[in-house]
Amino acid sequence: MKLKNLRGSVIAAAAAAAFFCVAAQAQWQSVGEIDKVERESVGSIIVGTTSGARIRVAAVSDSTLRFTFSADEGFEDLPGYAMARPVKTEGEISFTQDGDTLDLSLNGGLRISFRRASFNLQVVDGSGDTVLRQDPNNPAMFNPATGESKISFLRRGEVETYYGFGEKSFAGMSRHGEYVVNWNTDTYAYPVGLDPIYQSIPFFYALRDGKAYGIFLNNTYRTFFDMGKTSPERFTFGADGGDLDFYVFTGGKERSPAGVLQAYSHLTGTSEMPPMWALGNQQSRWSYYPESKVREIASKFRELKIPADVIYLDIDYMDGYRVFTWNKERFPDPKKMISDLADDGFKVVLIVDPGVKVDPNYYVYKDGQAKGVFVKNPDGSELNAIVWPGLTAFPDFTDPNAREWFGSLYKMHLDEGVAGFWNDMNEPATFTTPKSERPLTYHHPDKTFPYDTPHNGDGHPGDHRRYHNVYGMQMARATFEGLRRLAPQKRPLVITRAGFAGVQRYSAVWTGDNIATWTHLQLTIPMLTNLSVSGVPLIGADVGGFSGEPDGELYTRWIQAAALTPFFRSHSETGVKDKEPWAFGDRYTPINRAAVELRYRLLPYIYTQFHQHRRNGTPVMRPLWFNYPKDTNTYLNSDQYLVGSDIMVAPVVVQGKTSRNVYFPEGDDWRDLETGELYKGGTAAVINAPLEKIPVFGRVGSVIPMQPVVQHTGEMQNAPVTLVVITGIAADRTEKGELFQDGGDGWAFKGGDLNGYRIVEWEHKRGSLRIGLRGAESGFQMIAGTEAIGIASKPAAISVNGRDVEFDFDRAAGRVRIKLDKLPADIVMRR
Ligand code: MIG
Repeated sequence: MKLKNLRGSVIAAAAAAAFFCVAAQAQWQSVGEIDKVERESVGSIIVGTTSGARIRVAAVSDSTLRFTFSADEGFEDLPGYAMARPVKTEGEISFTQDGDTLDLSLNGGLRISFRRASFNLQVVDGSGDTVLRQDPNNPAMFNPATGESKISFLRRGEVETYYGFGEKSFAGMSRHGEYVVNWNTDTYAYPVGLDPIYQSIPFFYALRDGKAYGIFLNNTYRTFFDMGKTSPERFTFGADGGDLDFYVFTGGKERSPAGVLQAYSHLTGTSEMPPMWALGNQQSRWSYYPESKVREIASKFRELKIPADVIYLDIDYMDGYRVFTWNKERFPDPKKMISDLADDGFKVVLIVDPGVKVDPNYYVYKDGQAKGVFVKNPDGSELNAIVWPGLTAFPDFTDPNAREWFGSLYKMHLDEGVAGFWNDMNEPATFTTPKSERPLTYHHPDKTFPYDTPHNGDGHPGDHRRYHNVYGMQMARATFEGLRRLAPQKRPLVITRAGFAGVQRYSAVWTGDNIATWTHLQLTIPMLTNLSVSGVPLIGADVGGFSGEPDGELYTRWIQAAALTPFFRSHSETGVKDKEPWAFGDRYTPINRAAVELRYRLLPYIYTQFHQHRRNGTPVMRPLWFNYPKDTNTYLNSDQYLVGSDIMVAPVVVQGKTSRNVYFPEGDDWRDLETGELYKGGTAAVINAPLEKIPVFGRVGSVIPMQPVVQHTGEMQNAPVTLVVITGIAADRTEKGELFQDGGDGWAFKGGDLNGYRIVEWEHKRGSLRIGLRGAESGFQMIAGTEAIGIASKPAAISVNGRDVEFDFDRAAGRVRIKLDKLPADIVMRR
């Protein structure tokens, strides 16, 4: 163990007491003057300062810099939980120095200059624009007594906006003026603006005048980001311990948000393809039991023809909350129930918490003890705390043996046919603080393990201060890796509440215990889009609100707003009225059904977005600024979102409203997906939106694959796809796009030989659409036709591969349809 870690444990108690305000100000010391510069490798140099601190500057690539500040001689050799792969130094750095400055340049054109006397550093991009400049009045500081460190940069004017930071409950889109803290905390019914909550992703984007950069602080301790709250002139970030190790992404030559995300995803990884069923409509509640209730819920979906794919079982399916058991009175034959549900097109997902009930007669507890996988106190005794099962022990998920052990326990449920797993309470959350038997408040950061609790850290032992924020992510990893081992032919679905940067490699994320209020519905858009651009694609908020009771209008507006979010699940706390889509009366049920149907019609498109994510890290759900960083009108927009690049959703999220203002970002034109009405980019319009209406727009020039309504994804195989052309493309523009098709589960698509999957690809120019095929002609959903929307007058003729064909013109809808019987197809429409 390094000196730093030891020191960390000794002062842990003091640090705990000072959780919200930093005591011992007097002991902060500045990083000092530069007194030494050494080359470490072609792409890295090490700078020494008069304080004894050392700073490594490494060129990870031409557009990604890494700065590692260590208060003392050595740099930490961390397990790197955030990282998908070892970080390489692929750029080249040359440097020159004189009495005043130290200047570094990278082969790609980036320059970094330091003032020797104050250390002050500045990053300048290839076109001479300042990316980042340290605040000259606030040097980088260390607090040797506590292990804390911090650094401040100047904001490039007050209009610099900030995004990302993972899962945060701030109301607006941008996080400027906020004080952001990362410390995973169980926050039942979190009020809007409460921080921290469940997840820690210390990564953000800055955007100003169309240019972006990003910073990722790769530090698992409690970290903070003061984004201009204390002073609008600067932002400051820091950590409670460990090296101040941060990456600066300059976003490539374009300085684009997409470039920033690509670089971040390169480091922290992307998600694998989810199984198709996990993109269907999912129904949950705390809890559906007994078995007859579960069956009743499932049949109700089918009876009312509301499409659905998944039913969740919350904690009451277990025997006394013992993980990997069943309550046999409530569920006498789980296997039979699951297989009957499967016959009806339903998958079952089970909640699995981290805590294992202390019970000498319980096989999981006995086995965990025998294998030595439970978290221990500093004195070597087993750490026990109170959670749902009563006194509980906890696997140390930072121990590879514990992960392997826990992961293997899922075998029982896989054998029963359970399709996916939902990891809750893994902040880790306990009901009491270490100091009290009774909970202090709902949202206390200490309702977890004592800070001096030792963890394995994958061979880098450290205390809970260091590993708290990765515990949940490592639990999700145990689940994911266990499922990969046990069922290698299947794609796992894991959902986690807690996480850290890189959690996307293992799991989907839902945003915990939200509330059935309009402000919480409004929150879902800035919350989910910011989480999405933090590298996590499969995300969702409990539809209808977890806590409390929505009225019919709120539930309907919620299911509409959520219908095109990546992870689409209704959920509810216990002890409140029913929240199924039919629970609000006949006025609402058909409208709720239509929202779910829209989701199912767009599944081929949504699924393709995940394929693109896994290939190049692009987000599925996007805030407008992400695609339109040159349009400053998008910077604060927080009530619209994009799905991929081609669909924009502008749901009504205000009570009583039957119309809303929609902004159409500049650079593209848009059409109402339902009426075909055209809206010019760079304008706003008031859209009529009675309760039945979800304002959804297609990007002009794009081609959106859609299918007929199916009741569950198992029916997709026989559902024909229509390629919907959003007409009005400029004469000088060509749009390309693709549809990814495969069996919806398994890894056949990885074979690379186009057996297990195929790509339907197209090129769209004004009046023409060429559709090609890579892969087999049959065996996948067929492409049965195309439809053009936004056609006011009957076309003169339409030809396919040179021959005129029959077409169907619907004047009222402004649509033209043709059938296709085979691909490739070269379609020309003459006006
Ligand atoms: O202490 O399992 O966020 O989704 O229904 C509450 C019961 C524990 C919190 C989760 C919620 C879940 C609930 N859980």
